[in-house]
Amino acid sequence: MISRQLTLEDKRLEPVAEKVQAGERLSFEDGVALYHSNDLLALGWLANHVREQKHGNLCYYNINRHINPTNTCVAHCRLCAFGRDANAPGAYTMALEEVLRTAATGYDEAVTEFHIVGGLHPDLPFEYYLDLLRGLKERFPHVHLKAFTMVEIHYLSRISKLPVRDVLLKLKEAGLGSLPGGGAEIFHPRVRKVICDHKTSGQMWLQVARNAHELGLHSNATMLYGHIETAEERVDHLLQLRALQDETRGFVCFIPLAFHPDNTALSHLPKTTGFLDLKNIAISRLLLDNFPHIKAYWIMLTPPIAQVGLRFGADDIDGTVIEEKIYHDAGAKTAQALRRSELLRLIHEAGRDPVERDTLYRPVTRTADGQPRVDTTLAVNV
Ligand code: V47
Repeated sequence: MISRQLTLEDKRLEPVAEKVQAGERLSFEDGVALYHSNDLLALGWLANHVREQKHGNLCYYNINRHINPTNTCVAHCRLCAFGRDANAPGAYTMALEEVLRTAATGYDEAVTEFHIVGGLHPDLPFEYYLDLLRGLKERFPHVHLKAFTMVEIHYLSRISKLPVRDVLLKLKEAGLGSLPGGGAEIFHPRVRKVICDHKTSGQMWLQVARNAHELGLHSNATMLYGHIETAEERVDHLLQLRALQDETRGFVCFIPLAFHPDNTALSHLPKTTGFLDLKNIAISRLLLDNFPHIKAYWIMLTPPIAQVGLRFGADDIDGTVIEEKIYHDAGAKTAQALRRSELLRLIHEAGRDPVERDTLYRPVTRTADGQPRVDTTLAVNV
């Protein structure tokens, strides 16, 4: 039998590789060394080693639907092609009925999650968001509502004049199940000043996440890479997430997001490459030792790169999605949805064993007529 062994072409990685294999935590300097190395196969080997220790051969996916209730946004982030001024061509805001109609369309298979994010609307009252969650919960009681990034929560706190904690409590009462990981971008103020000048600061993003976790709401976390950030700024971002996770244990999954420049104010920047995409998956798996899951989000990576990502540290490929707007406005050429059969093919061909999961990574089984069943007494897989 051939034993799987690590071959290091970049000998400078030796001390880091030893730490990973001994299960030791990596430092800031280790993270920077990983980013500066082009020994992609070694990074992938090490990340896969950690991934298989945590999840064996399993690969998670879900049956979900994205809903973006409005693209009207006051933030004007340079990184974004989705947000519009209220009167600009293409600006839209869904009435509650429209949100409910949208939620019911897509594939005929029952979804287990609505992923709901939108712009920072200048006029919608806080009640709109509460009504939206209540309406969805009433019409789709078994679907988990993963809604509103930390940036949206911070904005809702401003418009409602309520503390972040109270905003979260009211949303939770209305049906909020957990929070998606968006809006984190890169925490370092130098980068935020250029790519998302008027947005919630990195420190406030972390504080909102802390508040959510303290109230028993789990969340995801993201990092937007491939624009103007340095290796040091990426590592700083990842280690700030790791430190908060040590404190709260509230993060479920980390998603490295590749920047798509088309139709943004940063359209002069080149697109990310497969090499950088795989490097970010691998390094996030290695640095975020306390995060249960790393997602290779097929929408932004493309299905082929996401599939290879399942051997470079990722244990999740996300879901059916059904309707994606944020990346497609920024020039993504991927499909806007994948069927379960297509997700399964990607996972099987990568040699992994697929597990349908709910938002909190509990296994989902289906009844003969396709209805999802989740044992909610099971501990969240954190
Ligand atoms: O915060 C915006 C990013 C994020 C662009 O939690 C862009 O499961 C690339 O967070 N190019 C929203 N990225 C999406 C998001 C997400 C996606 C999938 C799953 C989950 C999850 C979360 O999209 C934003 C921003 O970082 N984004 N514009 C762009 N031009």
